[in-house]
Amino acid sequence: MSIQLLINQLWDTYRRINPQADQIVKLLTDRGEGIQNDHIAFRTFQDPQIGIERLAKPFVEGGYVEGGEYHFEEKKLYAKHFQHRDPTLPKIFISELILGEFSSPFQDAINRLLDQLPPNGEFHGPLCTEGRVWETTFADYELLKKDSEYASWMAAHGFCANHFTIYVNELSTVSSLQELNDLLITSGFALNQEGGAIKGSPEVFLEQSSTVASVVEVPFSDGPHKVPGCYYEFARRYPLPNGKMFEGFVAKSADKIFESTDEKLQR
Ligand code: OOG
Ligand code: NI
Repeated sequence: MSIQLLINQLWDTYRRINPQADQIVKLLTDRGEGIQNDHIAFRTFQDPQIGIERLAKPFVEGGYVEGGEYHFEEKKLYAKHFQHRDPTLPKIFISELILGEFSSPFQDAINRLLDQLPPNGEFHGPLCTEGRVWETTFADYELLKKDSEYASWMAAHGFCANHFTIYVNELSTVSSLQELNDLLITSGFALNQEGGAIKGSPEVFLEQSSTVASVVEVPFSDGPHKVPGCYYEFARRYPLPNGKMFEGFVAKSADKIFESTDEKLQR
């Protein structure tokens, strides 16, 4: 499958489970904007069957190369980003939860998910259209959430794109991320204000903001429950002293962007 087709499929799933996506695209296209993606992000668990390398496979086969790695000690996460020589293709940011650093009841709950993966490496994510490839109880969701909201999000949603990110540099009707944030807030969207709405600065060559994930109804083995779903992100990049655009990510900012799916942000 071509990379563009894969991205289109990921977008279709993302917009279906995240009503903000179409609303924000419409808000901008009504102003005459075209939308370019800066990056798409996925979450996963550190495991040979579904870890970063496995999720990156379809992208690497399509010409993506590793661009950087990031550590999040407190959240027990590790991440890498991948980029393509075609600058119009979005970067891919994939993080994984370091399972070995959690308690055995926590790891047992994760194993109840992993045990449902198809045998012999037949897992096809993130090509799967629905994202989640396992059944889970709400009790396990709550158990995981106590130690890691990242883990409970994964249990509920799996391998759909966690967020798409609009590349703000390519917008013509807003001249700063602040202006875009103001437009979003005026239009009724809640932004993740953890550490301030704008994460990063021109000094680190990247500014980012994101919406608060919308709450969506998800099926659990014991019936549907409402849980935080996906969010939308906005990124403005700045050129490095050598004149080349900064293509990486900033761990200190990303740490707060992760919290866009935290329940504490729900109004
Ligand atoms: C990823 C959060 C980090 C960024 O652009 O720094 C991130 C996530 O929530 O899975 O996307
Ligand atoms: Ni992101």
